[in-house]
Amino acid sequence: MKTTATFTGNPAPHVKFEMSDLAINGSDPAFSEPLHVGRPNVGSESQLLARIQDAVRRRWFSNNGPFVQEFEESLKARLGVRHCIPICNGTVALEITIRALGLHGEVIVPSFTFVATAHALQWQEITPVFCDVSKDSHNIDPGEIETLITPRTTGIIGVHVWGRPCNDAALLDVARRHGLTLIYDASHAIGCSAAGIPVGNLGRAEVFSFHATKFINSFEGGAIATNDDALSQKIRLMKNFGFSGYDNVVHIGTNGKMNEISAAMGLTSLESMDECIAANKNNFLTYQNELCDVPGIKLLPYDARERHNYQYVVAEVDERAAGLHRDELMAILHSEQILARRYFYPGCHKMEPYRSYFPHAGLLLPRTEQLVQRVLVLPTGATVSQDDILAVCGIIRTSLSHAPECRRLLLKRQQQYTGAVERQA
Ligand code: T4K
Repeated sequence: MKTTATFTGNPAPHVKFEMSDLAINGSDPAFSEPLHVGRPNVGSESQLLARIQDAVRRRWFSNNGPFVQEFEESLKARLGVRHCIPICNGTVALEITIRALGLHGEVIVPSFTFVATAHALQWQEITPVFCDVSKDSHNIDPGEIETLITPRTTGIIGVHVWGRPCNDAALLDVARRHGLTLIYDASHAIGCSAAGIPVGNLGRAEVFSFHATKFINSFEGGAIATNDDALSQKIRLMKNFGFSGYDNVVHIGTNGKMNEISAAMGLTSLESMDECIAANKNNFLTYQNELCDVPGIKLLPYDARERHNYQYVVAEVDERAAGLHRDELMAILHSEQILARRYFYPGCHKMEPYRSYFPHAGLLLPRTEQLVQRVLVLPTGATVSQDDILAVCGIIRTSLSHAPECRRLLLKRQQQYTGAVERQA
């Protein structure tokens, strides 16, 4: 059901837009409200409200309440993992996992990820050493890791970018040969599998994010999945200030607890998981069908042998073949209220403090550097309709088939804007 954006035209398969229809050419935007990359998946609103009412009536809001326990049981059953400990957000879940496993010194991570992966290390004065990614998977390239290992290296964090799992066998092999701890940032990958194994069961531990924009959301939230009983015990202590009883603190700890309202949302969202996967898959297939013959646009495919949540529709824009740079196409889409995003631009190595610490890191990251110039994430999710997608694709096709004209219009708009700013100054 579409609740956020209203396409204002009359779509049919392969919707045709004329140049005169485009907002950069003076027309009204195609959408009357912003079309977002991923709105929260809520599930049953009445079930959510009933749960919130239960929590309010129960007067039990935090500290391992009944909804948090139920959420943990549901996650464990869904993933087939021994432990899946709910945490207040994915970043704190990463920090706790890193600390519980005693990582220190240097840890190898991709730069092509959300900055939280690197920050979770640096926050604890562990140096993230940025590794390049594979061109086709967008995931950390196992073949690049060995050259980055030093006597200070203690671990590897693989990130299952877009929910497409890392090459676990190859990463495990490098980790074993060098005595390194392997964990995964699985923020995007709930409901996905790697070689048939549900994500959640790989490495020493895997971390999920249940942020509002994630496939399963708990407003803010995350979880740490592991099959290691001793590690799970340590994590349970660490997320609750190290308390092992009412007044018995036995470990260093922090506040990583999930609250009951978040767990109520998480449970409700989890219950709608299969429906959301079906909607996302349908959206992805429509995009694929509409864009497969557009020169310069490549949609990142999903491996049909694995399970996916299809949460992200990721296009790569090759400027030479498309006629427009990714940023130009994004500007055209934004002017139509289609808020496509260039995740994870400009790469963690170009963000502070890493940019200052390692000013030349990009020299070792050629594929990351290329990717951050090309990736464009398109709107999807249960609130994006088939008509919306046909319109988005129609606008992309028209823009690219009139690339020189679009470029001129964008330039003119930029000059008018600069002129207006200068006149105001
Ligand atoms: N590791 C990885 C690989 C991650 O991707 C993330 C989070 C983490 C670790 C850390 O996990 P958490 O600590 O966050 O649990 C978003 C999220 O803020 C961030 O959680 C996420 N990654 C990242 C990939 O995406 P932005 O900059 O895209 O957020 P924002 O506010 O621009 O929202 C994105 C779209 O969603 C917009 O079009 C608006 C829409 N939206 C957003 C919110 C918050 C809604 O419709 N409703 C909402 O409530 O970062």
